[in-house]
Amino acid sequence: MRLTRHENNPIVAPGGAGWRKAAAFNPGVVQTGDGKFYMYERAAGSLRPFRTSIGLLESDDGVRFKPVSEQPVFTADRLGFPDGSVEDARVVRIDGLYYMCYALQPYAFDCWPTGTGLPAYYPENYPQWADNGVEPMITRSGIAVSEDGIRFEQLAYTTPADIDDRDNALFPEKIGGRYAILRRPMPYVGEKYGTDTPGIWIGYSDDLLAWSEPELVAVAENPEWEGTKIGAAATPVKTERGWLVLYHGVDKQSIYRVGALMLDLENPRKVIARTRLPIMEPETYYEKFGLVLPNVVFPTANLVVDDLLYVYYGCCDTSIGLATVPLKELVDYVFDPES
Ligand code: BMA
Repeated sequence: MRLTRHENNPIVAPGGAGWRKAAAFNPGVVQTGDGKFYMYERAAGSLRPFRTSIGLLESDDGVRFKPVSEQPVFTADRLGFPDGSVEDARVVRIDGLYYMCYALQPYAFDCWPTGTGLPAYYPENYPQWADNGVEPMITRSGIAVSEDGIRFEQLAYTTPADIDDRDNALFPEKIGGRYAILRRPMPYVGEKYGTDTPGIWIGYSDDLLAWSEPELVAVAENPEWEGTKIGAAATPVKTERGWLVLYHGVDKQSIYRVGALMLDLENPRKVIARTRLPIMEPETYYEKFGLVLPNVVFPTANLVVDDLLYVYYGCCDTSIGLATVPLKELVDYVFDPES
């Protein structure tokens, strides 16, 4: 199985406005009502502090993107945290409205790249963490909503304030009359939770505001490349054979790769097929070397365009890549790797 990297890769790089000078990565992408593509990049103006906000770019072909506005369209300030970061927007249109699942880190921190693995973040340099009794680097997730894809309003938090829970992705339609969301509650490990490593969980809601306790969907099965943790990549894609869910797997060296699984259409808690080998891993220079950490392919958006799955992904928390694969080929492969 090979996804084809676009020849223009990385299709989006940092630069220009101050708030996106250092990094632009992990984008949400949707098609608007009139067929345009909106991309919601996670952008940083510096590494110290490493504060990220969500910027909007647009494109007619899904490949060549240009910035829409001089300012970010969503910031942590809008949630009451002026020094915080909003991250990894996974955006989906449901009944004509744009829903952005975002991750929030409430206070500032620094990013000191190590060149080999995870950077050092030093949140202890920022007394707000301690003053507010929040564990450094804890991430809460929520949903913001917009009518035009440009002006977003906070809708709800999907996870509690006191646990680390990111990689939230809404399903693009109700299932059995309820909204559904994939999550990755970090502390849900141990005997009580039925998994030794953080995995992918699912929650339900009648109104997008109140969410049920999540139920476990999938955990790491292939220690060599996903042994540390896994998390949903992007909005699940509805196919005739089930919900296609791309996910990232992290190994012991903090290398980020991509896997795929299929969930039952009516009961998306049930995994009906899954890849054993990654479908994508860091190969090119922009996937191996970046400003923040090396060896990261981190998809956060997937769209079906003319039978092709367009996979948009963050490269080393620095830039944005695009890779494509015929949707049917990928689904057949997930069910039968020999196909
Ligand atoms: C994850 C998240 C992502 C990031 C990735 C690689 O835990 O923080 O936003 O892209 O790590 O650093």
